[in-house]
Amino acid sequence: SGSFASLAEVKPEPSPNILYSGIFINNEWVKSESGATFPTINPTNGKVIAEVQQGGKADIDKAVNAANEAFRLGSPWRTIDASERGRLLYKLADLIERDATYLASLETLDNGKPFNYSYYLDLDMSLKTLRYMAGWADKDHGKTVPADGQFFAYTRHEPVGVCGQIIPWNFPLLMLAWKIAPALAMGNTVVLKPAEQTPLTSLYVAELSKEAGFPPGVLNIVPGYGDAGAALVANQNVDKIAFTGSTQVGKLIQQNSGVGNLKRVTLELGGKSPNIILADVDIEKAVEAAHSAVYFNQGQVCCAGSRTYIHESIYDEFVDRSVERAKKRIVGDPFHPDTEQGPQIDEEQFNKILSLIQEGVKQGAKLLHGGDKHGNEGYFVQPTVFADVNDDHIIAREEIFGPVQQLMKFKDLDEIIVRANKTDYGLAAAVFSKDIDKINYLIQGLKAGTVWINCYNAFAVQAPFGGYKDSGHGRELSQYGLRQYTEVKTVITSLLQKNS
Ligand code: TXE
Repeated sequence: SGSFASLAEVKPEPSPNILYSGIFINNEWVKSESGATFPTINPTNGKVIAEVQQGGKADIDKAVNAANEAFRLGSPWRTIDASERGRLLYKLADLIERDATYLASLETLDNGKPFNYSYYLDLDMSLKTLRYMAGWADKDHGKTVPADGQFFAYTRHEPVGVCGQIIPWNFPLLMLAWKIAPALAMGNTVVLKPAEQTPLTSLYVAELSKEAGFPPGVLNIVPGYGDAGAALVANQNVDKIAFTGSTQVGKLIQQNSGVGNLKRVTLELGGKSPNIILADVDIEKAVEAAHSAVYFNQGQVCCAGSRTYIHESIYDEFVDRSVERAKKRIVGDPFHPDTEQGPQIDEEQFNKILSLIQEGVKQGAKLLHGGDKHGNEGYFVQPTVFADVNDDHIIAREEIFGPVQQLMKFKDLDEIIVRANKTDYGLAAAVFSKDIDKINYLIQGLKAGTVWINCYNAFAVQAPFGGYKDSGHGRELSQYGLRQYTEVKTVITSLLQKNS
């Protein structure tokens, strides 16, 4: 998935030093107003990595004031050239690349994902995102408009203002890059709250942003729990909220963003994405693709291919081969180069996954492999395969967010369109086939923000990503991603005489 890095081959640092654990406001490290801290845990063994300053309402309000001041008319940030904003983002990317081994190691320590993924995927894609958006800084512009009457009309693309950004723990660094890159490229200021499970890489990038030369108050990072996120949503000086996380919290955010000031809101939420395998596929390749579609990143992916629909004519063979593949999956130490699967993020997610697996068994789905914890330490879950899953089973409807594959059977195209769309989510879908007519028919029928054909989890910074229905709204990445971070101002000037 993704395109692999230009990054050189390296060895991880299994015990990276924890250099920053504070709250970053106005380019300075401060302690929480309440004096509270919270532990960030290593999911590989359940031990505390570090105590981090716990931001709450008072800290969020302080950060928002800093961001507001940095956005003041005439401020250094408002008066620099757009190209200079791009240059600062390029500089930040260069500093992240300089420290890529350290940052990927820190990500693996805090999140549990295998180092090879942290480095070659998360780091690489973060760099590409920052550089792609840096390029847009001086290229996104308004229009001159042929308005009726004795007028001259044009549009300005202006920054929205202070952006509150709340991110999850499954791709901590990458989600930070997806959020801050377009916001800063378009000239906004930011208060970002990382997930409580994974604050460390965000905090390190905060320091790098200072080194890159961003003016004080432009990027503020406040670690903390959901109450800190809620304080950001409630703050009347925040102009926009961008959120990635659960649908449940996303709905709350959308409601609360409308209380007081009407904040702009973009949401990237959960999914239960169908992966449709037609009869004509190369089974070996399709099995491998369906395997990584669901197990990638320990299954903690919003667009995971968590409903695999297989044509009935190849179903039995597909099931057997999927089980064989799952048996071979290498689970263990995320710093070992051969490891494919590390631990789940925390005890809560671990318990949620195990209880959904039990629900699956109880409701009559056929458990063919796994189904339990892996090992005795940390939050590892066995790669799990269910066959004969019914669309009404809980495991076919709820986002499990773990290494659990649901294999289902289908007969014809119209049936599969209805079944694939019978979900509140609409983030992604995939089709594997060589039959272009069937593929085109399915593309048009599937209600999803992304449709992959003969691939899965393929991302490009140039292509938009986002959801239909309860998977959220707004698009990230690409030129579409800029729209979420600009207001369009129409300027109409009276003319004495208009000529063509
Ligand atoms: O999500 P939350 P959780 C899904 C996945 C997972 C489930 C729960 O199914 O099992 O959500 O995960 C902040 N106001 N996804 O509990 O709570 C929180 O501090 C403002 C899919 O981790 O949504 C964190 O920074 N903010 C998803 C962020 O929201 C609040 C990725 C996400 O946490 C808040 C993660 C509140 N009231 C989970 N409450 C994806 N789309 O990729 C919490 N937060």
